[in-house]
Amino acid sequence: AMLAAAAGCGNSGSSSGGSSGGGSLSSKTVELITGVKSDPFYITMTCAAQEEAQKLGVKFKSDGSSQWDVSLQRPIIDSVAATKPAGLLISPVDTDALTPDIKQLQSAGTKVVLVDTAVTDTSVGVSRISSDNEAGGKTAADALAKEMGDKGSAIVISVKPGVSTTDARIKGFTDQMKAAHSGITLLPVQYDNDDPAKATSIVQSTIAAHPDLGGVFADNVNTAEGVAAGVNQAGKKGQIKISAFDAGPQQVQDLQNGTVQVLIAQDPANIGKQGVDQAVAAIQGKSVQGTIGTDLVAITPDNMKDPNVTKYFYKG
Ligand code: T6T
Repeated sequence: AMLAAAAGCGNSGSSSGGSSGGGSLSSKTVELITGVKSDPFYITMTCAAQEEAQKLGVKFKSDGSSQWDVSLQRPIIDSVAATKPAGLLISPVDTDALTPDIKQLQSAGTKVVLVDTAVTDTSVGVSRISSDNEAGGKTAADALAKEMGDKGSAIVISVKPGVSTTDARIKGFTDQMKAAHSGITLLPVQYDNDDPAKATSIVQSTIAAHPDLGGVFADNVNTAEGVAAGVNQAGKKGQIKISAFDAGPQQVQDLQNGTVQVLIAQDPANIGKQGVDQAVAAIQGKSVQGTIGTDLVAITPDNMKDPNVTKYFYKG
């Protein structure tokens, strides 16, 4: 079912903009399809996109799958395609598998904007908006290596192979560890399918197999929640260091209580807002920006009370 309004956005959720200056825009719909509906990153993105759509006077709808899964996102894309929206913001959960489905929408005239994740085929999308995920991975590596005193083993735990964002984080992290922190032994990357319980069990088996495990790079919200739980359950809080992408409510708590040492926060609200701006510009035949980079902020116990930093905490 399509949601007329995103849950928990702190407004009544009317999906049609009442702007008198909207002109013909008020009859058009911009749709957002996220990776996972319940993910705080995407909730934050959706709320901001909805707000911007209301401001610009265009109708807005959003949906997302219950899990990170091509076979769950595809039917959502295909049912949205049947409604021929004027604009589509989408975070594809795979770099290639969904390209034909998105291209079909695009050739039927929908203006497609890739938000957060992207696809390999560069003919898809009038605009692509995301964090510099590779740079974020590099920052995570430097912060983790420092916490580890540049020694011991470290592991990256990620979602699935073939996801543009997390693949770039892994690349940035791994390249930087190899280039600048040769005292650290990198274990092979493991994947949790975006399931926190799986991330917890990966941490537990890695601790058992590698007693010198000193650090984990947790690649997104669900991974970080599971990794923090695993380190806690093993009684290794503060001993095994965690650097993690994102700043969901549980992650912020884990930073506060000392389980996590650094969070690389993104700016999902700005991704959602700019996504709507670009889609509307394209719908109106105005010029669009092909690529837009949004902020990343490293959050540590030192700056986590600063309002310039807390503004990046995600909505739950
Ligand atoms: O890290 C974000 C997003 O950037 C990534 O593409 C998927 O995971 C998140 O939604 C967080 O869980």
